[in-house]
Amino acid sequence: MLHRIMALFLFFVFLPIATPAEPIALNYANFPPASTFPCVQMERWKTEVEKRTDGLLKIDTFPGGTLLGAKNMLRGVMSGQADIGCLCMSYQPGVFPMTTVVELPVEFKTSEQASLVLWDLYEKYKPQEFSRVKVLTMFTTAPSNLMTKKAVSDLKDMQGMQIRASGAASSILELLGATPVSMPMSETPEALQKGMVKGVFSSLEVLKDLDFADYCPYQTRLDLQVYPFAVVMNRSKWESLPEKARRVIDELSREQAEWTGQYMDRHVQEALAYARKKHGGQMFAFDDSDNELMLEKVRPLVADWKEAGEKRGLDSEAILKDLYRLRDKHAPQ
Ligand code: DTR
Repeated sequence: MLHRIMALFLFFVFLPIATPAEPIALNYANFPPASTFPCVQMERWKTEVEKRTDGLLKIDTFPGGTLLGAKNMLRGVMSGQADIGCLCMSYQPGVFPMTTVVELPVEFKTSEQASLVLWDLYEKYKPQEFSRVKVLTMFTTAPSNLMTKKAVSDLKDMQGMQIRASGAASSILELLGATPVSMPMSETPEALQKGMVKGVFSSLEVLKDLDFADYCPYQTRLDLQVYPFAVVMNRSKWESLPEKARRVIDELSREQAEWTGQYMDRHVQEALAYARKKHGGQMFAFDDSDNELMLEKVRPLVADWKEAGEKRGLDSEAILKDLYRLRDKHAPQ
């Protein structure tokens, strides 16, 4: 009898140790379709985090706006509707005064370059605009170019053309004489289909991922500007995580920015090859004099950003200096 009681006692005492702990489940919201690069990087992050925490964390991903949409991402993460969310700073003008400095037309060449610049700027300045959430990583698109229904081979061709963009990209189009139509990427396929816009100003991987090659057989290389993204987490959820999980996530931040940039740059090439093969598309570039004129036309945006930043209490001059320094430091060889 005594033996049996002892055995039962030992069984109950050691049971909790023998059973593996339930993983901590976190949900991760994203706004565009699963095929697009913000969601591809989300799946990569999930795989790495689950592996590197030895299953301590389980990440449930929600692409396509199924948990939160493009414009309520920050609010939704702050209120705890989602634990993690991926947002594009350009979609909410004025909300991210500092990190939108990378939207300026400073001629980034690649997404890897611009993503590392954005991350390094964030790390250095830790701007107020993200103080209510935990930032997990940041990255940018590849430089924006035109995808159009009709060929645009010089500045003249784009005058008055209705082209979809968002944030600073809309101001760029306006300065170049086009008619910008602002909307998040998630609404763009319908706008193209219905003919509400005659083209898109964005990075070219969407030729494949959203099959824009189907509507826009022509592309024009402008390489003017990139769109910044951030992945943010609810602060109290972050603080509730075990130390090991937080360490793994923090160690992944910069690596994830770099990985996403490299993926994006590779994928733009694949999308261009796809557009050529499937739709026989054609790529244009402006001649030297139009190129110069274009850069001259968009230059005032830098001074505008500087002034707006100062009004919001930013050290705009120092930030711009760092922007140029980091752009050159991370320039592709
Ligand atoms: N260029 C921005 C951001 C962007 C580029 N590719 C994708 C794909 C899915 C969502 C957003 C983006 C834009 O045009 O909205």
